[in-house]
Amino acid sequence: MRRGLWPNLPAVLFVTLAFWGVLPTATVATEEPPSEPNTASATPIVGGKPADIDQYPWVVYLADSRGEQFCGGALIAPDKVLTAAHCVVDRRAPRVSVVAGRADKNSRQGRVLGVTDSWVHPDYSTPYRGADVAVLTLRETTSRSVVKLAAPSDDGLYGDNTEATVLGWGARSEEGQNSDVLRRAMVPVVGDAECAKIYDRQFVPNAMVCAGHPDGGVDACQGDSGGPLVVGNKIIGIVSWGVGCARPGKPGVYTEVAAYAERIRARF
Ligand code: 4AZ
Repeated sequence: MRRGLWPNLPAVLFVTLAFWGVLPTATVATEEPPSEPNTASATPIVGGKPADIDQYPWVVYLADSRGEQFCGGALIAPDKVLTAAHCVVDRRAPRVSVVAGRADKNSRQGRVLGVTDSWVHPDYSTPYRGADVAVLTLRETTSRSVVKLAAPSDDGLYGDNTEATVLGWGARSEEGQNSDVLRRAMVPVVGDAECAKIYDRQFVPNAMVCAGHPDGGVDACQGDSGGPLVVGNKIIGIVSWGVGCARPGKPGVYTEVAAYAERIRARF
Protein backbone atom coordinates (compact mmCIF):
# COMPACT_ATOMS: atom_id res chain seq x y z
CA MET A 1 0.00 0.00 0.00
CA ARG A 2 1.26 3.44 -0.87
CA ARG A 3 0.98 6.16 1.70
CA GLY A 4 1.12 9.97 1.69
CA LEU A 5 0.21 12.61 -0.84
CA TRP A 6 3.14 12.21 -3.19
CA PRO A 7 1.98 9.05 -4.98
CA ASN A 8 -1.35 10.77 -5.68
CA LEU A 9 0.18 13.85 -7.21
CA PRO A 10 0.10 12.53 -10.79
CA ALA A 11 -3.60 11.83 -10.37
CA VAL A 12 -4.26 15.33 -9.04
CA LEU A 13 -2.28 16.84 -11.92
CA PHE A 14 -4.14 14.68 -14.38
CA VAL A 15 -7.54 15.78 -13.15
CA THR A 16 -6.43 19.42 -13.26
CA LEU A 17 -5.23 19.06 -16.84
CA ALA A 18 -8.27 17.07 -17.84
CA PHE A 19 -10.57 19.87 -16.81
CA TRP A 20 -8.44 22.66 -18.16
CA GLY A 21 -9.70 22.18 -21.72
CA VAL A 22 -13.28 23.03 -20.83
CA LEU A 23 -12.60 25.58 -18.09
CA PRO A 24 -12.54 28.79 -20.15
CA THR A 25 -16.04 28.25 -21.47
CA ALA A 26 -17.33 26.65 -18.28
CA THR A 27 -16.28 29.78 -16.41
CA VAL A 28 -18.40 31.96 -18.64
CA ALA A 29 -21.27 29.52 -18.35
CA THR A 30 -21.44 30.24 -14.62
CA GLU A 31 -20.46 33.91 -14.70
CA GLU A 32 -24.05 35.03 -14.98
CA PRO A 33 -26.35 32.84 -12.90
CA PRO A 34 -29.78 32.23 -14.41
CA SER A 35 -32.16 34.87 -13.13
CA GLU A 36 -35.11 32.54 -13.53
CA PRO A 37 -35.55 28.79 -13.73
CA ASN A 38 -33.88 27.51 -16.86
CA THR A 39 -36.68 25.94 -18.84
CA ALA A 40 -34.13 24.33 -21.13
CA SER A 41 -32.63 22.18 -18.38
CA ALA A 42 -35.58 19.84 -18.41
CA THR A 43 -35.33 19.09 -22.10
CA PRO A 44 -32.93 16.73 -23.68
CA ILE A 45 -26.48 18.78 -26.89
CA VAL A 46 -29.64 20.75 -25.07
CA GLY A 47 -32.99 20.35 -26.78
CA GLY A 48 -31.76 17.93 -29.44
CA LYS A 49 -32.22 14.27 -30.25
CA PRO A 50 -29.97 11.23 -30.81
CA ALA A 51 -28.20 11.33 -34.16
CA ASP A 52 -27.36 8.51 -36.57
CA ILE A 53 -23.56 8.64 -36.98
CA ASP A 54 -23.88 7.10 -40.47
CA GLN A 55 -25.51 10.36 -41.50
CA TYR A 56 -22.52 12.29 -40.10
CA PRO A 57 -19.63 9.82 -40.63
CA TRP A 58 -17.04 12.58 -40.16
CA VAL A 59 -18.11 13.61 -36.65
CA VAL A 60 -15.61 12.48 -33.99
CA TYR A 61 -14.91 13.01 -30.33
CA LEU A 62 -11.69 13.73 -28.50
CA ALA A 63 -10.81 11.46 -25.60
CA ASP A 64 -8.24 11.92 -22.84
CA SER A 65 -5.71 9.29 -21.81
CA ARG A 66 -8.38 7.50 -19.77
CA GLY A 67 -10.65 7.33 -22.80
CA GLU A 68 -13.06 9.96 -21.45
CA GLN A 69 -14.72 12.18 -24.05
CA PHE A 70 -14.04 15.88 -23.45
CA CYS A 71 -14.67 17.65 -26.78
CA GLY A 72 -15.98 17.13 -30.30
CA GLY A 73 -14.36 17.44 -33.70
CA ALA A 74 -14.78 16.74 -37.41
CA LEU A 75 -12.70 14.88 -39.99
CA ILE A 76 -11.76 17.39 -42.70
CA ALA A 77 -9.16 15.18 -44.43
CA PRO A 78 -8.31 11.45 -44.06
CA ASP A 79 -5.76 12.30 -41.36
CA LYS A 80 -6.95 15.72 -40.08
CA VAL A 81 -9.47 16.66 -37.41
CA LEU A 82 -10.85 20.17 -36.95
CA THR A 83 -11.61 21.16 -33.37
CA ALA A 84 -11.47 24.17 -31.03
CA ALA A 85 -8.15 25.56 -29.84
CA HIS A 86 -9.43 25.68 -26.26
CA CYS A 87 -9.98 21.91 -26.38
CA VAL A 88 -6.34 21.05 -27.01
CA VAL A 89 -4.17 24.05 -26.19
CA ASP A 90 -3.08 22.64 -22.83
CA ARG A 91 -2.85 18.99 -23.82
CA ARG A 92 0.09 17.38 -25.51
CA ALA A 93 -0.76 15.51 -28.71
CA PRO A 94 -0.01 11.95 -27.56
CA ARG A 95 -2.40 12.35 -24.61
CA VAL A 96 -5.38 13.03 -26.86
CA SER A 97 -7.00 10.43 -29.05
CA VAL A 98 -9.73 10.74 -31.64
CA VAL A 99 -12.69 8.36 -31.60
CA ALA A 100 -14.33 7.98 -35.03
CA GLY A 101 -17.49 6.08 -35.89
CA ARG A 102 -18.66 5.53 -32.31
CA ALA A 103 -22.05 7.14 -31.66
CA ASP A 104 -22.43 5.44 -28.25
CA LYS A 105 -19.42 6.03 -25.99
CA ASN A 106 -20.16 2.78 -24.15
CA SER A 107 -19.87 0.72 -27.32
CA ARG A 108 -16.73 -0.48 -29.08
CA GLN A 109 -17.94 0.69 -32.48
CA GLY A 110 -15.62 2.58 -34.81
CA ARG A 111 -11.96 3.25 -34.11
CA VAL A 112 -9.70 5.00 -31.65
CA LEU A 113 -7.04 6.95 -33.54
CA GLY A 114 -3.75 8.30 -32.23
CA VAL A 115 -2.77 11.95 -32.63
CA THR A 116 0.77 12.84 -33.70
CA ASP A 117 0.46 16.61 -33.98
CA SER A 118 -1.77 19.38 -32.73
CA TRP A 119 -1.76 22.77 -34.47
CA VAL A 120 -3.39 25.65 -32.62
CA HIS A 121 -4.06 28.90 -34.47
CA PRO A 122 -1.20 31.28 -33.56
CA ASP A 123 -3.66 34.11 -32.79
CA TYR A 124 -5.58 32.04 -30.23
CA SER A 125 -5.52 33.33 -26.64
CA THR A 126 -9.05 32.88 -25.25
CA PRO A 127 -12.30 31.90 -27.00
CA TYR A 128 -13.56 35.50 -26.63
CA ARG A 129 -10.85 36.86 -28.91
CA GLY A 130 -11.53 34.47 -31.83
CA ALA A 131 -9.14 32.09 -33.61
CA ASP A 132 -10.56 29.25 -31.46
CA VAL A 133 -9.47 26.68 -34.02
CA ALA A 134 -7.06 23.74 -34.00
CA VAL A 135 -6.17 20.94 -36.41
CA LEU A 136 -5.05 17.53 -35.16
CA THR A 137 -3.01 15.16 -37.30
CA LEU A 138 -3.86 11.48 -36.96
CA ARG A 139 -1.28 8.73 -36.78
CA GLU A 140 -3.20 6.74 -39.40
CA THR A 141 -5.48 7.86 -42.20
CA THR A 142 -9.13 6.88 -42.10
CA SER A 143 -11.33 5.85 -44.99
CA ARG A 144 -14.34 7.62 -43.46
CA SER A 145 -15.78 10.46 -45.47
CA VAL A 146 -14.79 14.00 -44.57
CA VAL A 147 -16.79 17.21 -44.26
CA LYS A 148 -16.13 20.25 -46.49
CA LEU A 149 -15.01 23.54 -45.02
CA ALA A 150 -17.14 26.61 -45.62
CA ALA A 151 -15.13 29.12 -47.67
CA PRO A 152 -15.27 32.94 -47.73
CA SER A 153 -17.45 32.63 -50.87
CA ASP A 154 -20.04 30.73 -48.79
CA ASP A 155 -21.45 33.97 -47.39
CA GLY A 156 -24.99 32.74 -47.89
CA LEU A 157 -24.51 29.97 -45.32
CA TYR A 158 -23.99 32.61 -42.64
CA GLY A 159 -27.18 34.52 -43.40
CA ASP A 160 -29.66 35.39 -40.67
CA ASN A 161 -31.89 32.41 -39.78
CA THR A 162 -30.01 29.83 -41.87
CA GLU A 163 -30.95 26.50 -40.26
CA ALA A 164 -27.75 24.83 -39.07
CA THR A 165 -27.17 21.54 -37.24
CA VAL A 166 -24.89 21.22 -34.22
CA LEU A 167 -23.58 17.79 -33.18
CA GLY A 168 -21.97 16.55 -30.01
CA TRP A 169 -21.71 14.38 -26.93
CA GLY A 170 -21.92 17.32 -24.54
CA ALA A 171 -24.21 18.11 -21.64
CA ARG A 172 -27.98 18.02 -22.06
CA SER A 173 -28.44 20.82 -19.54
CA GLU A 174 -26.22 23.48 -17.97
CA GLU A 175 -25.29 21.46 -14.93
CA GLY A 176 -25.73 18.11 -16.62
CA GLN A 177 -23.23 15.42 -17.51
CA ASN A 178 -22.01 14.74 -21.02
CA SER A 179 -24.25 12.54 -23.15
CA ASP A 180 -23.40 8.87 -23.77
CA VAL A 181 -24.68 9.09 -27.32
CA LEU A 182 -24.17 11.52 -30.18
CA ARG A 183 -26.91 14.13 -30.33
CA ARG A 184 -27.89 16.75 -32.85
CA ALA A 185 -29.96 19.90 -32.76
CA MET A 186 -31.13 22.50 -35.27
CA VAL A 187 -30.24 26.10 -34.50
CA PRO A 188 -30.81 29.15 -36.69
CA VAL A 189 -27.84 31.42 -37.44
CA VAL A 190 -28.08 34.77 -35.63
CA GLY A 191 -26.73 37.65 -37.72
CA ASP A 192 -23.56 39.49 -36.68
CA ALA A 193 -25.36 42.76 -35.89
CA GLU A 194 -27.81 41.01 -33.58
CA CYS A 195 -25.12 38.95 -31.87
CA ALA A 196 -22.92 42.01 -31.35
CA LYS A 197 -25.87 43.62 -29.52
CA ILE A 198 -26.07 40.61 -27.22
CA TYR A 199 -22.39 39.99 -26.46
CA ASP A 200 -20.89 43.42 -27.09
CA ARG A 201 -17.11 43.30 -27.38
CA GLN A 202 -16.82 39.60 -26.63
CA PHE A 203 -18.35 38.92 -30.02
CA VAL A 204 -15.82 39.38 -32.85
CA PRO A 205 -17.90 39.44 -36.07
CA ASN A 206 -15.17 38.40 -38.49
CA ALA A 207 -14.03 35.51 -36.30
CA MET A 208 -17.28 34.15 -34.85
CA VAL A 209 -20.82 33.21 -35.79
CA CYS A 210 -23.77 32.87 -33.42
CA ALA A 211 -26.65 30.42 -33.58
CA GLY A 212 -29.67 29.85 -31.40
CA HIS A 213 -33.41 30.36 -31.04
CA PRO A 214 -34.48 33.70 -29.54
CA ASP A 215 -36.40 31.79 -26.86
CA GLY A 216 -33.50 29.45 -26.09
CA GLY A 217 -34.17 25.79 -25.37
CA VAL A 218 -31.78 24.39 -27.98
CA ASP A 219 -27.99 24.82 -27.88
CA ALA A 220 -24.53 23.36 -27.62
CA CYS A 221 -23.30 22.98 -24.05
CA GLN A 222 -20.23 21.99 -22.05
CA GLY A 223 -18.52 19.03 -23.69
CA ASP A 224 -19.77 19.97 -27.15
CA SER A 225 -16.84 22.35 -27.64
CA GLY A 226 -14.79 21.66 -30.74
CA GLY A 227 -17.76 19.99 -32.41
CA PRO A 228 -19.25 20.96 -35.75
CA LEU A 229 -22.01 23.35 -36.78
CA VAL A 230 -23.04 22.30 -40.29
CA VAL A 231 -25.26 23.49 -43.09
CA GLY A 232 -25.82 20.80 -45.71
CA ASN A 233 -22.46 19.14 -46.33
CA LYS A 234 -20.35 22.05 -45.09
CA ILE A 235 -18.96 22.88 -41.68
CA ILE A 236 -19.59 26.56 -40.96
CA GLY A 237 -18.75 26.67 -37.25
CA ILE A 238 -16.87 25.09 -34.35
CA VAL A 239 -18.55 25.08 -30.91
CA SER A 240 -16.61 27.73 -28.98
CA TRP A 241 -18.42 29.50 -26.12
CA GLY A 242 -21.66 30.89 -24.75
CA VAL A 243 -23.29 32.23 -21.63
CA GLY A 244 -24.78 29.13 -20.09
CA CYS A 245 -26.62 26.82 -22.44
CA ALA A 246 -29.90 27.34 -24.26
CA ARG A 247 -30.81 30.47 -22.30
CA PRO A 248 -33.26 32.82 -24.00
CA GLY A 249 -31.42 35.64 -25.76
CA LYS A 250 -28.01 33.95 -25.34
CA PRO A 251 -27.14 32.15 -28.58
CA GLY A 252 -24.17 29.79 -28.77
CA VAL A 253 -21.01 31.27 -30.25
CA TYR A 254 -19.02 29.34 -32.85
CA THR A 255 -15.68 29.86 -34.59
CA GLU A 256 -16.45 31.14 -38.11
CA VAL A 257 -14.85 28.40 -40.20
CA ALA A 258 -14.93 30.38 -43.47
CA ALA A 259 -12.75 33.07 -41.89
CA TYR A 260 -10.06 30.49 -41.13
CA ALA A 261 -10.51 28.14 -44.10
CA GLU A 262 -7.29 29.14 -45.78
CA ARG A 263 -5.18 28.69 -42.65
CA ILE A 264 -6.90 25.37 -41.95
CA ARG A 265 -6.35 24.11 -45.48
CA ALA A 266 -2.67 25.03 -45.26
CA ARG A 267 -2.39 22.22 -42.66
CA PHE A 268 -3.39 19.50 -45.19
C1 4AZ B 1 -18.58 24.72 -23.00
O1 4AZ B 1 -18.41 24.95 -21.80
C2 4AZ B 1 -19.67 25.43 -23.72
N1 4AZ B 1 -23.99 27.31 -25.15
C3 4AZ B 1 -19.85 25.20 -25.06
C4 4AZ B 1 -20.86 25.84 -25.73
C5 4AZ B 1 -21.69 26.70 -25.05
C6 4AZ B 1 -21.52 26.92 -23.71
C7 4AZ B 1 -20.50 26.29 -23.03
C8 4AZ B 1 -22.77 27.38 -25.81
O2 4AZ B 1 -17.85 23.93 -23.61
